Amino acid sequence: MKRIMVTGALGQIGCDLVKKLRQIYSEEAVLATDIRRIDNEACQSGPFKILDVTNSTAFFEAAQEHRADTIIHLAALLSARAEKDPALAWRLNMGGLLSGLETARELSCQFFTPSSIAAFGSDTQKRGTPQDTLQRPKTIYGVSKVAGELLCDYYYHKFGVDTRGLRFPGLISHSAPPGGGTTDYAVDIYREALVNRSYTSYIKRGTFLDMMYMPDAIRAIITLMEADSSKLIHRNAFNVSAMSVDPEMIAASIRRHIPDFILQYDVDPIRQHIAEEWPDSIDTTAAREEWGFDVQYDLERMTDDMVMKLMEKLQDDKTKIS
Ligand code: VAH
Repeated sequence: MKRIMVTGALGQIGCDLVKKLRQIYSEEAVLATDIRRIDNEACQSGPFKILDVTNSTAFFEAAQEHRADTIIHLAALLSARAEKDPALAWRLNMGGLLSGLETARELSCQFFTPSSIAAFGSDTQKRGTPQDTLQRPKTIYGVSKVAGELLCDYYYHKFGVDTRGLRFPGLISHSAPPGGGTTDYAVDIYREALVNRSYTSYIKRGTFLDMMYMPDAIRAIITLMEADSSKLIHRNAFNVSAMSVDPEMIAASIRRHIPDFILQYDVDPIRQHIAEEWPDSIDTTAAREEWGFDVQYDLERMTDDMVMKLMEKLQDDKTKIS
């Protein structure tokens, strides 16, 4: 990777990834793109361009102008929002992906796009979900992720495009607000704990989901993209996860910092149904063996960092307000 173009750069992964990539490869080497511009670091600390990823000509021209050798394609509609407008989700998730893969083929770019644990459905083994197993998701987001994995593998086998992907679990971060996912509760709970000392979860207690702290997700993307291609048996996409937790476990971890934190429930049937489609815990052996995947944050270390970083942000906001 030398000259990188990122789509969906203002999203939950994009915000942190663009910052890290610019630290490693230089600000000028990383073009951030998104469907809108907002005043934040991804837009201000280096090249930024507004891009509708479903416009294949614009996608190609942006990559060509940047002299990109790597495309990291993050623009997509996440699970809960996708269920509200399946046709839009398909157009964006698959139309944008095809634009990106065609651009990568024509410009000989390396290509990354995330898949998700959502690529598994309720018929799949829920604990220790294997790397290679049944994938029959019943959400449009999951269907687009399975189709995306197959399309990326096709572009590798048919055209030799160096495509690579990760099946991400729920990702937890303090930088960007989550955007329409089912696992967003695991992000909101921290901020609400600090501001209100309570949180009402839309996901039921005892609903276990794979999760990962964003620094580990960013490191996994960069490690995979820099891995020796000849060592990869799998490509699209690798199971990765750091922990399997339910709302009660996160609450107990938060109470090490906020002893009187109260967790309540008001279950959202739509997002609860989506969550119950997904594995409880996935097996990450292939990623560990083929390119050295590992994690640095477990639940307790993640909570310590989330609480510290969010307290700093809230303090800054108070200073700005006062
Ligand atoms: C979502 N955060 O909730 C995403 C992710 C595994 C979940 O794909 O839709």
